[in-house]
Amino acid sequence: MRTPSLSLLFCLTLLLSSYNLFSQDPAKLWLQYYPLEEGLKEEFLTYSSSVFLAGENSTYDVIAEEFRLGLTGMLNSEPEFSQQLAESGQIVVALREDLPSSLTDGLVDWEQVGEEGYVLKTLGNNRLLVTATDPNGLLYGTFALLHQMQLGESPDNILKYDSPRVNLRLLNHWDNLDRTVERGYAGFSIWNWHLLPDYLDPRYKEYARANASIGINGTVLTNVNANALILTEPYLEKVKALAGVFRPYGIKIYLTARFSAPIEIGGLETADPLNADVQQWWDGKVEEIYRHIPDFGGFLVKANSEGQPGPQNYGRTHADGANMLARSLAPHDGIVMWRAFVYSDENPQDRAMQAYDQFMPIDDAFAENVIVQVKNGPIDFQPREPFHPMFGAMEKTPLMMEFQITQEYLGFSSHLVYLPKMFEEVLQEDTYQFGENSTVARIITGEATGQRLTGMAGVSNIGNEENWTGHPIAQANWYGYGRLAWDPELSSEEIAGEWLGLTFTTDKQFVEPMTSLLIRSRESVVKYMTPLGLHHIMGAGHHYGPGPWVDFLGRPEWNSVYYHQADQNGIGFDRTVTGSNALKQYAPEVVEKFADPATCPKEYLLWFHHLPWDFQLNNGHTLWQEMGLTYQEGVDEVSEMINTWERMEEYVDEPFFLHVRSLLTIQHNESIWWKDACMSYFQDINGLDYPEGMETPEKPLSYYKSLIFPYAPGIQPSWR
Ligand code: BDP
Repeated sequence: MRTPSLSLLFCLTLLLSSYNLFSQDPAKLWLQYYPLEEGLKEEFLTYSSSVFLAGENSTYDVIAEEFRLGLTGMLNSEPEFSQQLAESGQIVVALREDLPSSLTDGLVDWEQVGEEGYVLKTLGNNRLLVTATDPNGLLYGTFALLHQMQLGESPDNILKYDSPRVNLRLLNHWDNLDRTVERGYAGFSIWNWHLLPDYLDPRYKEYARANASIGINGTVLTNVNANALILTEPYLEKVKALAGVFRPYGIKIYLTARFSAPIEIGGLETADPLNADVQQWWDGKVEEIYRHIPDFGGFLVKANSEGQPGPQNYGRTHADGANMLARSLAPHDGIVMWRAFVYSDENPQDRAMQAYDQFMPIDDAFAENVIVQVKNGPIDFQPREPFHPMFGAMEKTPLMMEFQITQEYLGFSSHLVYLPKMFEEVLQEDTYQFGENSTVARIITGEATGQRLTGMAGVSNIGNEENWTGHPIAQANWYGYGRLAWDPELSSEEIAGEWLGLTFTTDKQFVEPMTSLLIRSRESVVKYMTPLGLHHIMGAGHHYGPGPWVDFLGRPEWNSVYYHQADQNGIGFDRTVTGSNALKQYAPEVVEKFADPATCPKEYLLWFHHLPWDFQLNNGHTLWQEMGLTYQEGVDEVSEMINTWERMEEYVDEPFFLHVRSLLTIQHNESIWWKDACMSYFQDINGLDYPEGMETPEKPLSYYKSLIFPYAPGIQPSWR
């Protein structure tokens, strides 16, 4: 950003009104609260001579603090808090039950206010009302009002009714007790277990605030590859301390439960879910947890998946395992989130089909307080996957969505990829399972299924780096995930505009090109990594960079060659009737969309079909040509992103600007690496000339194959 000379006061004033001359503090995320433009500031000042808070408790304290930060930042004026209703010029914040009767009558249509929802409303005499029926709603209303101000809404236009459409809006941390983070690319875990419970890092509060500001109401603190120690007394003391920090922000704590905990920390010989001693042990353990944390949310469980213990070790089903925990939790209103990410090393069946086949037969077997957590696609958080076939097919069991915000398969925290666009794509897909408009979004909200327990989980991209997410722009993925958990039908473009406006400026010259950059970034990464439906061809173990040649890992479905099946004649995974027939797990309308390679959308071609290299696409290209040209397009689009970003310099604080620019350079180099490594590998297999229009690889295939990254971040040390 340009620094105006001090002597040019006039210019400074001008600049202040045209640019937002504030210094973005990456640690403050989207809660920058930079000064409003003068006219708007004056207007809002007439509405905020004081802030009336109708009660005194920890929620109202949090709200007061937020108004202090927000109004001081945006209006340059610290608000006065008052216990008295004023005739004019006041922000009135009150729960429905605390609302003074003069303000209740006919003013609010309470029918429109759902659980955790809120109302913002302009009253006469320059007053603004924030109200709700429960504390979380009041908190969310406060943030919504401050966000509307920051986004340039004028005070007399403020009128908003909004309620979350999903009950459980959670982050999942894959954080280990030693502070490493599985698939974490933003430093170490923010949970300092060693110093808890006595030292409460101020970041815990900032974390809770940021989450509350986007409506997140729960967090799973620990890795799904769980450590039973978290359930022991000393750790529960630490968890209790965190719960104390999060409670006023409406955030509940959940923990991952290691299925074999009764053996590991309970001294039992078995963890069989049908064994009475095991059930009793969990009953006791759960009671102990609730003695520490009376509002504990429940357990998240990864069982019989990738070596984790589970009920199948005892010949029992997933439902037997989940229900045992659910029975212990039910008296305390706790829930079990049981993951459907399962595949077996003994089962030769297409990995994409295994979860559906294991869960469908037990659709009616789960207890009421169990919800099954399903990844967005049937393989594993790939840059693009079709939606998971369990969505819509499981009619009786509540299903929650699991998205991955951390970019395990999307370039770590060095690539700029705006994930809400990808999340939106999945949410908007029609499953055709419940009549008209059976989108994944409406299955997640329960509107299509009638389920009352609903949820969304996002695998967190947060670490202890100053800017929380490693890539400064990856903050948008945390923000956008939260917004979609609140309302899965929001548009990713709208969310981009909000995030840009809250973080930088609402100036169109910035917001429009940057929205377009964010939206397009999602497709670019698919193009330069896994175009045309390719998947899981990344480096072994750490998943960093290209590795289409990987064929040496212990289990077939851990190897790239399993997924692309390339040989001299062709490439792709046949999931139609002539192959694994994974397609049959979808509704007939979906089958029809994908079954015929001539009409299958090209984005999914090699996901569902094995095709000859000279297969003709509708645009006249052969498959091989299209592959090369798409890789090239991906690379070129990253160059365009760099050009756009260069034009944004005047709107962005210098360190932030330079940080993103360096990362874009890394992304550009890595996009070329992806193109060159994958194309030279496939070329080595098919012997064809490189397609015209694609820049030929810079180095021989042997070079790309020789690269190793033993210290790539995010991988468990034991897996190196
Ligand atoms: C895979 C990750 C692995 C996770 C697993 C899971 O590579 O680290 O443990 O997902 O979701 O994508 O359980």
